Amino acid sequence: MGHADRWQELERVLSGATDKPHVILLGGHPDPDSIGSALAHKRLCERLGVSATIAHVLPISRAENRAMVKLLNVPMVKMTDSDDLETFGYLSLVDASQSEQTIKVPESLQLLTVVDHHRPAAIPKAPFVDIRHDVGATATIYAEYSERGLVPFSANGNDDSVVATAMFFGIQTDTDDFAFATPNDFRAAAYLKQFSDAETLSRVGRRTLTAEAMEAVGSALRDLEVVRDFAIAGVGRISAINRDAIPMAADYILRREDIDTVVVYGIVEDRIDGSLRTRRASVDPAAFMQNAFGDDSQGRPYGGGRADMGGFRVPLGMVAETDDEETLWALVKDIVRQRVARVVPDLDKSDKRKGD
Ligand SMILES: [Mn+2]
Repeated sequence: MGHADRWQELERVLSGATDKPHVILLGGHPDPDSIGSALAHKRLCERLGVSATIAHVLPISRAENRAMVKLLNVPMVKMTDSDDLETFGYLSLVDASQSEQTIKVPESLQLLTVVDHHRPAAIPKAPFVDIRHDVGATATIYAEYSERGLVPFSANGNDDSVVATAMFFGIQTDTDDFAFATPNDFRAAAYLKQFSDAETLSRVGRRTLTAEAMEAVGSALRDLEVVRDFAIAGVGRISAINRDAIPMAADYILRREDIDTVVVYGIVEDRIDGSLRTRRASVDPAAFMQNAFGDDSQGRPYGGGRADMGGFRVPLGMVAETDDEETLWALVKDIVRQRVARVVPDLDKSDKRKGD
């Protein structure tokens, strides 16, 4: 329905913005889908005569994603403050519909394109917006543009193999190894596979864990609290670089047969960082997050989600400055449990609660 000619519009918008350099700013911690989509977007820009830089603010947190960037030699620049963005005229977002909130986007930087598969808090205003929910990955949308006619991939085209390999891996990881892939994802993967490098794909796909991430999964299991089919677990403090151990622990706990929804949280730098995973159709992660954590003072939700997963980030403010880690963690635990109990009332009565 109406997607067939989107590529022509994207071509028109990109071709009409050749006067200033573009930046593709990745939101959150870059993952294979955002990296693959950024490479796809950069490739389109370059073939249409536009220079584009892939940038990120937060570190690449999973060991396997760092391996992917290294193996594919992905050109990415780490931005530390908004001055770094001053040299660019146009902003493109891939796999996100809001620009990364930990960096201030200069007024002079114009949002040009948004391509994403997540449910947006608000529909972004930009000359080109393509947000779809019938795909499991943003890379699927970019593959479709090329398959339909926008700079099609070719077997001997420059770095086409690197880009196709990254995009394929993005679809693979975002769909949980195709378990949650839609017909569109399979179609895109089939298209990209012919241009991908099988050897690189198999090396990139090898999942590795850092010691700290494995330790965090252990902490989550020790802390696990189960209320009927709901589970909650804290991992304590975790370094920003291993932040993805939190969703990783949530994925792992969800494998337990009697649990269908899980929240795992920890302290990352100066904030509470948490992930929700669910198998139950009646649980809407976005609504769960909204009901539990609400909005910040600027009306932005602390959490969000899509069909089967969600996350939240709550800044600790000055409280984070304490040297008393033990008290801080007890406080964080108490806050998260109280908030989650708004949605899972029985959590309030469960025995693990301090002082019961
Ligand atoms: Mn994605």
